[in-house]
Amino acid sequence: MDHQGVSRRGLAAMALGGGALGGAALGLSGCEAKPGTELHPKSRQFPKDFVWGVASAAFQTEGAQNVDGRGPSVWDVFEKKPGIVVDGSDATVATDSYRRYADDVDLIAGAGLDAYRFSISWSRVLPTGEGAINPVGLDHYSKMVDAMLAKGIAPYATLFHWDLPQALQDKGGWKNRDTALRFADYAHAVVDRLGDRLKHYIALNEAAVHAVFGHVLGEHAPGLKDIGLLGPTVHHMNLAQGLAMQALRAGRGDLSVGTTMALQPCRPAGGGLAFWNRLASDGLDALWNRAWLDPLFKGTYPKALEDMLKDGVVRDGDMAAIRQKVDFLGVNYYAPAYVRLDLSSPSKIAPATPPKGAELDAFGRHIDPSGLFQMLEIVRREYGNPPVLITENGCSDPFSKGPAVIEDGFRIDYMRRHLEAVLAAREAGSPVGGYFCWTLLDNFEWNLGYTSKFGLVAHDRVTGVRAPKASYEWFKALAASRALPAKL
Ligand code: GCO
Repeated sequence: MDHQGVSRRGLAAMALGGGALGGAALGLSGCEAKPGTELHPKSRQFPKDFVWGVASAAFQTEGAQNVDGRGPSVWDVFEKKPGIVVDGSDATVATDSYRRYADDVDLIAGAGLDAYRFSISWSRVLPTGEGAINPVGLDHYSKMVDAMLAKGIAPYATLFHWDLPQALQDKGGWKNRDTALRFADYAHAVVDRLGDRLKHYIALNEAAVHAVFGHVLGEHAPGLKDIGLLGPTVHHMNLAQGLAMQALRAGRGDLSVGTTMALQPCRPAGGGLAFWNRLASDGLDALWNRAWLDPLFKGTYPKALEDMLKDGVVRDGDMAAIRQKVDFLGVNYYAPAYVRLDLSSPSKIAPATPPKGAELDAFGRHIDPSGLFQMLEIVRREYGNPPVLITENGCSDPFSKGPAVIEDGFRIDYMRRHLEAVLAAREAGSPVGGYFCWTLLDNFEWNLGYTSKFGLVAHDRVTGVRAPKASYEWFKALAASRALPAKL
């Protein structure tokens, strides 16, 4: 792992294909301008109805991969390939949350939180992604939902957090238009069984990450490196989202339906090449942010993506199906992306290092709450100011195979500063209605295995002991007072 920016979210050598961007080949540097990162809201008080929660994902927590009729997902297959997961681990047990969900719910209730964002595993509900429903899979989520409701916790379910049923991948995965239709069937199966109690739905989690890291860079499941897949994958995921939202709403009229995006400001590396780097950062912005925001809120794709989407990928009626009114937009935010022009890459886009002197997280990303404010302002000004939930934000320990840091003041500081950005965005007019910390328990961080720990609670994988960290207590006090404390 290169801590200087070539990490999953640092956007390792992108290959968008095409060569729409051009320019002179010169030496490239990191960003030089050091933008201000702090926000200074007038008030530190959140309203009474602001939703405080934690977020997780099925594959990262459940374990129990072969239990109760669950079919394999693309991540089951990918994680077992040699050399993929840095510590050689896998998610066969993870935090054991399939079995221990009641313990998870107790921890959430113990912190006095309002909501739990979890994801449903498609291949527990439909082991091959389509056809016969596995009722035992749905029983599990039904019990989980009941356990939350019994403790006054509102369940927020993500329907797709990157774990496509392997059987659908074998037929072509997101390259196939049919996968979008199967996703809508799956959404229907979920709402049919759980919709009487489960009211909040997030259709997709960070489709950009799955599309780019899973299909172009090969660092995530399904591990493909084929730039030709990008256009169909982007479009079919957008279509799946629109069709699933329709299926949910056809199932019941009393739901709150949204979707979650990984929004990152894309900033050009500075210096003499800033002009050319700007072309690259605009290119990344089109793919990373606007390829998802534009279709949902405007029913169009950015012009920069037109080439990628030709050859009949987009059919009549698709854009109307994708353009849905959402009850909320889920925003996941960790860091901005710095970008430079790279003539040796097919896309001409490459990651740049953060500005000199910038404070970095464990991934080498710039810790910059102003980036969250910036994205919320873009959503407010350019996308019709929809209700927003921060569906993920949080901070990893320094990468290590050792135990978690229990006195995690750095995590408290990270959350505090990002919550200042949320308050400032609200003051500017953005209707942000909630904040979900990523994540409750240290869990399986994809190809970083268990070396990256984001939890408010440590999980000892040998003993199964769950130990709250300082940040858990801090978050608990915040959810109770709803007033953001000043710096420690
Ligand atoms: C994501 C995912 C989570 C990650 C988290 C920490 O945003 O990538 O939703 O699965 O674990 O973001 O990197």
